[in-house]
Amino acid sequence: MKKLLALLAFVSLALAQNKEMRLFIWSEYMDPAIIAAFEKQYGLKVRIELYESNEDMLAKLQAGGVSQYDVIVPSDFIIPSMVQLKLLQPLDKGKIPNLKNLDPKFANPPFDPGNKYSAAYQWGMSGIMYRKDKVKTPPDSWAVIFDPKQSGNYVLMDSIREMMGGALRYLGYSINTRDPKQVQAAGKLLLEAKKSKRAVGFEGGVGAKNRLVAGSATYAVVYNGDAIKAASENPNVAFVVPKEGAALFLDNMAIPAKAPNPDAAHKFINFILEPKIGAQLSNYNRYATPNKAALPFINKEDLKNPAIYPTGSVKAKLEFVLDLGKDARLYDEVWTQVKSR
Ligand code: SPD
Repeated sequence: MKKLLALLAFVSLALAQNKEMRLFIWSEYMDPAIIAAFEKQYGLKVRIELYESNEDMLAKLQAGGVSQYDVIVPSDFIIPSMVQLKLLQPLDKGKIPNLKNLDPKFANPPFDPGNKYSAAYQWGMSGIMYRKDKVKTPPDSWAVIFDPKQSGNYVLMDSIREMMGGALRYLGYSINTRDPKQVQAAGKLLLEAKKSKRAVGFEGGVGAKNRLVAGSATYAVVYNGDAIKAASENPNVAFVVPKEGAALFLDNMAIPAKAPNPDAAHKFINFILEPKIGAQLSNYNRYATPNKAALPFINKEDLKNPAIYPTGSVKAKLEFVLDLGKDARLYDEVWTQVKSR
């Protein structure tokens, strides 16, 4: 009898899991109307959990999340480490015909040749958000954070590569440098910025944006889409890409190695890659789409906005964050010192 009950419990759990898709994604990165449309079309319930950085997402996956989530949204540089750690399963491309909609620029990326494990979701950049009502002139440089002679308090971003990237570019170095001296110099600058009286702490991108909107800082290191969306709702805030340059990212959909419902995960990825759904996502998020077939449905003013679709001088100062393999340890060590001192 006990065995029968256990079997029944197991079968009903398995049936419930088949009706559910679990999405683990950055906060404020999904239009609820898209989720509702997916649920209706496939008769699935979507459960969502949120994270604020690649590091948090990776830690959660390593602590058992690898068998709890169906779709995750990792950034470019972290995917090779996730593959090496066997945290991702290869995509069944036969189940994602809409992969063909990706702009060739975003298909077959260097961090995942042949899109074996991932499909592009959204792309964007980091930069500085500021309070128009608290500054005399709009900022154009990382100096507002890293030059101790400047005034105005600021929120730092709790994300290694973006925050180290800002310090590196301010010093005139590449965001992807492997030179220990350059990485250490950036760490020193960041530690000074953290210890300054002007610093109000570290936050995830969305948290930093929220503190700025709430008026508790003059400047915040944020991601462009979050800032541009906030600026459309609050005339006192704006976003700028510093003249020294900033980090460019491509976020991607992927399926954890032991996802409970990989079939639903493939359906979801294919759904997001529909032209109109891809456009709806970008029009809501205010991040750029990697989906070429979605472009005709993107809001015209967003397509013309260089802070969303950078061209010319803005594009020239952006740098893709790359996987640094073993040299990532240089950044981890320096970052740990910055955070712990
Ligand atoms: N609110 C959504 C923010 C998504 C940002 N992803 C950034 C990845 C940077 N490597």
